Amino acid sequence: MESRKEELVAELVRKAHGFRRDILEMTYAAGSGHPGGSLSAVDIITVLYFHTMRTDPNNPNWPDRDRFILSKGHCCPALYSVLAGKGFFPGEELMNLRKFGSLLQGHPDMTVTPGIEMSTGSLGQGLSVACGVAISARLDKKDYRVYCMIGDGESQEGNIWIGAMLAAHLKLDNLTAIVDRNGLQIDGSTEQVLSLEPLSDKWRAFGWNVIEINGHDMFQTIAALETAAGTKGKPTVIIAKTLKGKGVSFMEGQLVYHGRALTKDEMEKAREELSRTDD
Ligand SMILES: Cc1ncc(C[n+]2csc(CCOP(=O)(O)OP(=O)(O)O)c2C)c(N)n1
Repeated sequence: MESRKEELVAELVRKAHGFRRDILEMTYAAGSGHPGGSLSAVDIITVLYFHTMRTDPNNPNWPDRDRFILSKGHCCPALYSVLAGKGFFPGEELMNLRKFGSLLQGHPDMTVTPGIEMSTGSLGQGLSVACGVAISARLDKKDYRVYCMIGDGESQEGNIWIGAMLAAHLKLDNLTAIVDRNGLQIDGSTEQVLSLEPLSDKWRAFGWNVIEINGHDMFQTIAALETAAGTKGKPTVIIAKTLKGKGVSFMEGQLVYHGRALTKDEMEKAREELSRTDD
């Protein structure tokens, strides 16, 4: 049993490694995008789609599917690579990121991309939308679950806390929020720009079940998502400690890669590094 879990996690790690490569290649091809926060988020999104969530790539609008809303929509390269890996659209599409008229816009567009549940990019909105979807599930007597990933910089938006208040008030235990706590936002560390700590206490005070994890440890991520699914009477937030730029040594913790693609030299270095860490 235990070894089966280890095999599963090894497979998830291998997949996420490939998605990291996709994220860098597609933003490089586009000449723009947000690789830093995509790399911090991709391990968690991989676990969601390849372990936790019930989805059907051949029927993206299946009414009973679990829903994932990427509130920090600028990190869609991570979601696009996972959706392609899952078969929602062909992998070749990734190289059309940010091209005019392509399936993959610079921020998620639910009207054009199969598998995208909500158009996001204007920070702060996703959690309130996720509350609405979770309320729908309840009204329709459906047992699907709703997952919403928010950025830590994004958590400075007032609308996040309106959603937090509402979800606890309505006891939306079919909703799980995940905070990508990479510590950096667009222009500095969250604690310098507008401090969030003690972040867990804040969510607890709003009435949420709070779980803290290392967001790059897939065993911890799986366990937290399982605990969330089993928690009744209140929503769960997973505060996932992550590293912006995770997986490429010269990008890790570096603000400069928040919103720009790699240069040619950097891309070559990254390719070399990722091929060295191949299994
Ligand atoms: C309402 C709104 N204001 C500003 C922006 C511009 N913006 C894009 S990303 C970003 C920083 C977000 O930081 P964080 O949530 O920590 O994202 P991550 O570090 O995970 O990429 C900002 C301010 C936006 N997309 N939406």
